[in-house]
Amino acid sequence: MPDSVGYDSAGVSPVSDAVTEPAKILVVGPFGVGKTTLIGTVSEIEPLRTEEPMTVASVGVDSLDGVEGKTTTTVALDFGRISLDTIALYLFGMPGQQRFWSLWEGLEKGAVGALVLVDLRRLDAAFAVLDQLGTGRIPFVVAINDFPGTPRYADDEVRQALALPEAVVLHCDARDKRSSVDALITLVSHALTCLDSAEARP
Ligand SMILES: Nc1nc2c(ncn2[C@@H]2O[C@H](COP(=O)(O)OP(=O)(O)OP(=O)(O)O)[C@@H](O)[C@H]2O)c(=O)[nH]1
Ligand SMILES: [Mg+2]
Repeated sequence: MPDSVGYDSAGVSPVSDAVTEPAKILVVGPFGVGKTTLIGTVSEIEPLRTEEPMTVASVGVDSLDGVEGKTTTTVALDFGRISLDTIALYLFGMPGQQRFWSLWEGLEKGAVGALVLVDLRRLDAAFAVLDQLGTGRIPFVVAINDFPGTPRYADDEVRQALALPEAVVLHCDARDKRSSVDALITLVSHALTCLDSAEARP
């Protein structure tokens, strides 16, 4: 739920005067990993959602293993905003299924970083998203959304399983604001480091 004050009649809260930098951040991950949940948890404005009921057409396409209670899916994007000190993060939740890949082309433009949510019970589902993200060369961190019954693996084992030996890996609970904000702070800090090293290159 938004927790800022001063909404205008359209329900939009102005960014604080302290904000001097906008940053476009992508929240990506396979089907049902908690992208919509995370953006809703942290957003200081009423998040934009494009949820539609799942129908029998999705049976055998979008696996509900581990998220049996899920009845809707994002069909375009999620959008939210959170101000962190002087930076306003504009959060774009990307659709996780391959049939929506064509939407990514426009949505990826100008992004400074991506939070890649993964579910360790279904880690293989993350490969297609990571491949898709790789094409845009956007700095990212891997955020393990710990669902109940998630097996415990060392971060290095996760890096190995994803074939990403250098990746920044963290744990988060998409339903918890502190945890989700911490994940975004880690991402921004990583993206800034990547930017610094790119600028330092001759
Ligand atoms: N236990 C637990 N459940 C979660 C967590 N994050 C999300 N969920 C639940 O998992 C389900 C899927 O969450 P969504 O936020 O819709 O996932 P999504 O990635 O946006 O899904 P799609 O847009 O359909 O790909 C929902 O029922 C959430 O309530 C979490 O950290 N822990
Ligand atoms: Mg969603």
